Amino acid sequence: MTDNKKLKTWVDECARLCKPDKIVWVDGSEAERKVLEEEAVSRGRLIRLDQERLPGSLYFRTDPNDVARTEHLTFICTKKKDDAGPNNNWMSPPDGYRKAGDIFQGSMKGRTMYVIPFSMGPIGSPFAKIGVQLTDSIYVVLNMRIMTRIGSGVLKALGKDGDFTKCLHGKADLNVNRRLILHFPEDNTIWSVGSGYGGNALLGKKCLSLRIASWLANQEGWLAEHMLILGIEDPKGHVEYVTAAFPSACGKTNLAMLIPPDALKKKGYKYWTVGDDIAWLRIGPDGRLWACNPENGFFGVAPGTNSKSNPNAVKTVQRSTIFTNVLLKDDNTVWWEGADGEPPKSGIDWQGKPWTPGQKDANGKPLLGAHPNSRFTAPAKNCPCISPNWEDPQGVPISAIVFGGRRARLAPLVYQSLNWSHGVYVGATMASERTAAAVGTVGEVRRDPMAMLPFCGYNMADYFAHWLDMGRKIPKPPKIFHVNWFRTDEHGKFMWPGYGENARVLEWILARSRGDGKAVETPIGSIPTPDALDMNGLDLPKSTVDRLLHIDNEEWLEELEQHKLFFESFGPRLPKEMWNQYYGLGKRLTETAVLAGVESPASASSAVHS
Ligand code: OXD
Ligand code: MN
Repeated sequence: MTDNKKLKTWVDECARLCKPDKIVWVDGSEAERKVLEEEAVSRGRLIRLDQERLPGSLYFRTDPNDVARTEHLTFICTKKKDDAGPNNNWMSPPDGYRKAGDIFQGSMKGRTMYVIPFSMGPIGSPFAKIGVQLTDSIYVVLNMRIMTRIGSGVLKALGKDGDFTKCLHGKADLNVNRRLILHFPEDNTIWSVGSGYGGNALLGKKCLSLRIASWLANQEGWLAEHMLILGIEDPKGHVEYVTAAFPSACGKTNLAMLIPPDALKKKGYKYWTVGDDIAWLRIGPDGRLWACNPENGFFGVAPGTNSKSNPNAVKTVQRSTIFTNVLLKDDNTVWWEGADGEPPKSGIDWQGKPWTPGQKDANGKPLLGAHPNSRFTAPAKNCPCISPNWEDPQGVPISAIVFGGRRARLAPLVYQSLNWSHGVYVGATMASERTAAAVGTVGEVRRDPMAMLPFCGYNMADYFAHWLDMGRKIPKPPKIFHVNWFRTDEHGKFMWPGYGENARVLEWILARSRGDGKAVETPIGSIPTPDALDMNGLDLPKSTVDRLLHIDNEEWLEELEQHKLFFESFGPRLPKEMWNQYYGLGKRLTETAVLAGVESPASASSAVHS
C-alpha cells in the first residue's frame, strides 16, 4: 500500500461514490498477473489462446457498441470554455463531475475496484509522470500492465507527498447513452465511464499522455505529441532519431517498425523503434530536443498487419499479447482481414458469432471476421527492432520532426520547411483525406493539426503559440519536414510504393538535417532534386518521381483558402505568426505563379542548393 495521504483520501472518496465490494491494490507482480488472468478466464471474460503457438496470450471481445474512441462523448472540462477551444467538446467542471458522478454512483456494487499506480515514462526518468487509475475491469488492469509501468515501484517513486493524475474509470453498464470521457486539466483528473474500449479506458494513453500531458507541457515548457519515434543507425554505428506525426490510418506503427529495402540495407543502415504512437519532448542540456516514449507497449490496429506490411509487428504479437475483437480461429489462435495466409475455413467473429469466409450481411456487404479497429496489446520489449535506448531515462535526441497526411493530390512526397515557425505552420495546416473505411465522404479533407485534433487538451490556438514559443527556446531545434506517401495517379493508384521504401525519403530527411542532401527551393519549402533520393533497386520511372515531387501553384493557392477558413475558426486567439506564415506562403505562391506563365512552376523556382 502507500503512505501517500492524498492518494489514500482520493481512493476512499471514489470508493464511497462507486461502492465496490472490494478494493485491490495492484502490485504489478507476476503472481498477481496469474491470479487476475485465472479469474478473468474462469469467469469467461477472457479466453486463453493456444499456449504453444501464442504463449501468454489472451483473447477478448468488447461490447459490440464499444469498439472505438468516442470523440463526441469526450470532453475537456475547463472553467472557461475558451480554454478548451473550438477543437474540443467542452463541459463545465461542476456539470462534468455531476453528470459522470450520477453514472459512477454505486456502479461497482458486486465488483472489485482495482487501484493501479502507473508511470508514463520509465519510473524515475525526468520525463515520467505518475498516474493512478481506479477501474472495475480486469481487462483494463491486464492491458495497463502491458501499456504502462505499474505497481509497487511506482508507489515508491510517488512517495509520501508526490502528485499524480487521478484517473477514475468504470464500465458501469457499457451503455453508449451513459458514456463520458472527461478531462479536468485544472484538477489533473480524468473520469471515464461507460466504456471498456482501450482508447477510452486505458487512461494512461490518449487521456493522460496526450490530453492532460499536452496541458501540462504547455505550462511546464515541453511538448506532448501524437508521434512515433524512430532511430536510424548509419554504417558507422551512429544513430539519429526522428519523430513523425500522422493521423490515423496513415501507417504510423508500420513506419515505426520499418525494414529498409535490400538496396539500402546493403549500405549498412539499421532502423530501431523507440515508440509508435506518443512522444514527449523536452529541451536537453545540450540544447537539442530530446524525446521519450511514455508507453511500455503497442496498442496496434490488427487488420492489415502481415509479414509484408509489418514483419516486426507480426513477430511482436507472437507472445504475451492481448488480442481484442479479432477473429477467433477453431484452433484457438487468431486471424484478421489482411493477416498472413488464407482466411480460415471457419471461426468465431468479433461479435462472438460463427463465421465463414465470404459471408454477407442482409445488404450484401461482406461480413468481417475481425472488427476494422480490432487491436493487439503487446509489450514493446517483444519487438525485434526495439531500440536499445528506448527506455533511456534521458530520452533520445531528435534530428528531424516529420508531419504527414494522406493526400491524393497537392502535397509532394516530401518537403522541408523553411525554418521552425514555417514548420509549425506546416504542422498546423496538416490534413488528411478520409478513406473508404471511415464514415464521411471519400476524399474529403479533414484538418488534423500535428495529428492532434482529437488529443490536444486545450485551445489549439494556444497550442500553436506554445509550439512557436518552443522554437524560440530550443537552441538547436530539429528540422521540420512534411511527407505524403499517398499521392495517386490519374487511375487512382498510389504512385509511391510506401512501407520499407519510405526509408529512401528518411535518408534524405536526415541528410538535410545534417546540412547535406541536395534540394530545390519552392514556394512551399525545399524538395529533393530528382537525383537526391537514393532510388537504387527501385524500378520507378523518372516521370513518376517528377510527379511525386511536383508542386502545382494553382492547387496550392486553392489549398490556402482552406488554411484561411481553418485559422479563422480560432478567432483573435490565433498567434499572429500563423497569419504571417499564411501571407508569406501566399506571396511566394503568387510570385512563382506569375513566373510560371513563362516557365513551368518547378523550374521557375529552381534555385538548386545543397
Ligand atoms: C490510436 C489512435 O489508437 O490514434 O493510437 O486512435
Ligand atoms: Mn494514436
